[in-house]
Amino acid sequence: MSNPELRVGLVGAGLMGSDHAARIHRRISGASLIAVGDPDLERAESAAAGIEGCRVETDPLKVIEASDVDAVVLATPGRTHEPLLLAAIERGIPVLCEKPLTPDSKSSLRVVEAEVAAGSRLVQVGFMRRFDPEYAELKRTLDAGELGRPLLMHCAHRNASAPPGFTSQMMIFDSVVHEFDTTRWLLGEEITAVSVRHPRSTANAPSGMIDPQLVTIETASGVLVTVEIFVNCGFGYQVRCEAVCEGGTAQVGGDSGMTTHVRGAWGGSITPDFRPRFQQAFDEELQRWADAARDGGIDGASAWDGYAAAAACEAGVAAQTSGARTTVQLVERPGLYS
Ligand code: ISE
Repeated sequence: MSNPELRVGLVGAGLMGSDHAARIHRRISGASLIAVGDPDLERAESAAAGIEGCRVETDPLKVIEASDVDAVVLATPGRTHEPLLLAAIERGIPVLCEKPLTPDSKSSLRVVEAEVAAGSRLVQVGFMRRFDPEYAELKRTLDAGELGRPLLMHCAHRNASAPPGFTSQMMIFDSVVHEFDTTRWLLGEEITAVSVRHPRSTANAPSGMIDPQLVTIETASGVLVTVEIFVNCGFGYQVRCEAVCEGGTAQVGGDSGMTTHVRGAWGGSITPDFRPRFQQAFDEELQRWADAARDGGIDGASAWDGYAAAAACEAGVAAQTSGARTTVQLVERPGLYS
């Protein structure tokens, strides 16, 4: 590594941001958190509390532009990302950007174009499932061709309950965005079309919300992927994926861990939300990002991946509204991402 210690600036001290602050401080080696920026001073102070030498700012740009900040973790809402990402690219420093890259494909493309103009990949999108041990094993198995050609994938993405203000559209661009990314990553190809159907809604959903929904994803080589997205399933957090290939199937996300046998019943527990379920993935993601950032680069989903996911989300939301199969529009992939 060229630099002994990566000096990280965190922008956004909400749920994910404060989680990452604690992670960098306690579990990541070769990196230290030196600044936290959030317009809400109290939140910034609470994320920085107990981290020696970590200062706080209310202007996020001050963190990105500080000469002692080597790399940035960006965990503000997606609609604020574009100018912050462009500022980091301008400074030539690596950024780990929580998903989404930006809220729509046009603004995501502007980030891609800025990177292309700068000539290096600096932006990594926080698609953490790529670092989950089970998903990584599925990827290795598919890549090795052990099961033959993939034909279908069946995914289920269930949240115990949706946060207040969560909408039917957000189920596509905030939740299914993960399946758009895992589909592209696992299969190594682009998504060409998206369709959305739905059964009657659960009585547990707020009025007007369509929950669950069934999303069908088509890929360039002809694989079909079904995604059940159910954000008020009530019983816990569950993310599953089964790949059906010519020579066999492989499934991840089956409940594992300790089982008990008590009072005439057997069973185990279900994680309540995505943070405990994907904790190992987040740790691995941050560690590998910090290792790559010390050399000025990234190690994970690129700005192109963020743009392609945004384009798939747009098609998904359009398909949800129209009820029609909707094709995904992508520009030609720049050489920087080949
Ligand atoms: C949330 O934003 C996430 O990223 C979680 O991983 C996902 O399961 C959830 O549905 C999203 O709202």
